[in-house]
Amino acid sequence: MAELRSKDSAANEMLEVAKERGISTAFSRAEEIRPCPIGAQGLCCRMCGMGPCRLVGKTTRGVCGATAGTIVARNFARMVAGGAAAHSDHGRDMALTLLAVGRGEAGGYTVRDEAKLLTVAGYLGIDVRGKDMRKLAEEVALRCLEDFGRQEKGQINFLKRAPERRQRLWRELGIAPRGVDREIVEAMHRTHAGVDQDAESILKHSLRMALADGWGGSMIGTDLSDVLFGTPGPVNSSANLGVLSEDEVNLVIHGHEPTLSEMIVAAAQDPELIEYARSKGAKGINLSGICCTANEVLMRHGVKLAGNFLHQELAILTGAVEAMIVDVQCIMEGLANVADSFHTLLITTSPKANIRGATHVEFEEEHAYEIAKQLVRMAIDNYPNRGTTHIPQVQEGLVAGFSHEYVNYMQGGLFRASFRPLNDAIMQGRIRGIAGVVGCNNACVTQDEGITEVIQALLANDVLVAVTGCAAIGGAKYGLLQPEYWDSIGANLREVCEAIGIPPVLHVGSCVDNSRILTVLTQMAEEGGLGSDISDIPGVGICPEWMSEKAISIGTYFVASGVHVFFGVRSPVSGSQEVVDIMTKDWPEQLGGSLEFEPDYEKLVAKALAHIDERRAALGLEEYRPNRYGSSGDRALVEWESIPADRRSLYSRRPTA
Ligand code: SF4
Ligand code: MSK
Repeated sequence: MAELRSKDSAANEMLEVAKERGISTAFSRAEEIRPCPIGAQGLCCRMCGMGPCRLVGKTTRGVCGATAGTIVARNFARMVAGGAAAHSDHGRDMALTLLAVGRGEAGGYTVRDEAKLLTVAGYLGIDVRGKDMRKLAEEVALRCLEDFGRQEKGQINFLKRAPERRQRLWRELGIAPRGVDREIVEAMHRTHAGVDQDAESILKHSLRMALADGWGGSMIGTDLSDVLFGTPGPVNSSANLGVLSEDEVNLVIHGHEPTLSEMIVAAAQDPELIEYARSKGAKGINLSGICCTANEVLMRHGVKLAGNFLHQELAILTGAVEAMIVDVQCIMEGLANVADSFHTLLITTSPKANIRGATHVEFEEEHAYEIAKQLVRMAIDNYPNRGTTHIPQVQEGLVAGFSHEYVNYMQGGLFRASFRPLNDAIMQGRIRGIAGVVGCNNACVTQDEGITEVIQALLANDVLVAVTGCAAIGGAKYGLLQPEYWDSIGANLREVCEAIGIPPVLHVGSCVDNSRILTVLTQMAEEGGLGSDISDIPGVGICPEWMSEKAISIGTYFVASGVHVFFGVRSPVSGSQEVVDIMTKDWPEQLGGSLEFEPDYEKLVAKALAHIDERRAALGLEEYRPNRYGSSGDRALVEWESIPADRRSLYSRRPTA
């Protein structure tokens, strides 16, 4: 039943349209396709031509003798490799753009955030004295690019940004990554038939490779995007298909990299193009986005969100999209089929991503703005071809833009920016702990149900939530990213959010921007009072509706960094108890973080809260008590009974602790 496939009324409305018109979508295909139960558990090996070997029933080894442990671990490692490669290639592209800026070969790009460039240069140990921004941009880019190709000794540069204790641990365990490309290539080699045949060893390399993603490719992607396009600060916007316009040219950007989309944002505001749109009968140009390209331009410009991963086909089904412009990652091939039934132009732009049936306009950095204008013009030219439209009138407001820098600034201004208030609030139990809720939609489970249930349960339990990727968009569609989302959150947490002036759900960016969470966790560990390593902090990572290999890589680098991580949906490693034990018993001992798959959202939240409380206890912090505070400030510290009866009316809520 399509209706059960989404929690979102806008999605369900569009699925009715799809049904009436007989158009297939990811939702309907997920109904028709049952995932192979053997592959789903990680037990199908097709690493060589003697297979595929499916370990089922009495079959406990592949033709070559490979055990379930080896096969499941190899499949997992290859997922991490795919995810790490995607993030890191994105990071590499940002470094190449910055290099081109430094060399004066980058068309309209420039260094937008000079302060961030200086900071990043500092991380890299580059002497900034006497250098102009162009020279510095070149040096920073080259130093970042070294991290991809380093072959021998040494480690990726940004590992130095982790807490000292964590860095030591990585070296002791031998998982400090050398170079991004090297670790990914080595993973493919190790998992080739007849190479690494020990689950523990394969998974250890998965940790090493994932660290190269989180503290390498992704962190480079985030930091250099900030340098090139600006470090985000709070912005207002709105989310869901209702952001599409009935009387303007709708341009939807989708994918991950901000390079072209930044230029499209500028082109969509070009007075000449707006005038051109009017000449075609439209009132203007309306730009919105899907997935992480949307998150990138939301964070920096407040561009509206048409939806998350499972909304991509639904946006076209409205009949109101003149052009969907895509770059890389999470773009469904099914888009071309849906677009066939409407006037929508599906335009691919990356040399790495072609789709049959789409129009390809290749992006070139040197001519970025002209290409962006060409794309906008193509959308405008398509406006007169628009037929009947069906735009669900559903959208919610949101605030996004919470970079690490801004969260730091918020807690003390320029004068004394720090994480002290946040750490203190956790120590006192005003905030029970923190959680990153990240990742995708998955058509095999009800869209957004896990994302919203998990976020709401955490907030009700005084857990501060940071969101990224499609989980962020998922939350936004239900109003969870509104600063005034107060009524259903824990009273203790509310107090802190009111005092600092932050919403209880902080949108920190796209998938690569999970690296911002690593930076935040490091600063919290170094601020004092919450131990000295990320693994001491009462926090968890949760990916309720994962589907992408990138999500698996993200989860793995958080584990390697000391975070307990919970995934929903289903476990791709359940076929091997040996692998499950390594992830849930050995990794916590070695790294202080574990990887667990729990499809039941209620149980997942219970486990996450139990873990947060364990960490609080290990730090010797007071036991968390709901409503201990929360009647507006320290007044609630006073026992209710000790307040004279004639003064109790001064207190808005009775403390119940
Ligand atoms: Fe089968 Fe071994 Fe080949 Fe895998 S590597 S397909 S288990 S023979
Ligand atoms: S876009 S990786 S579906 S979060 Fe980053 Fe969304 Fe997952 Fe893609």
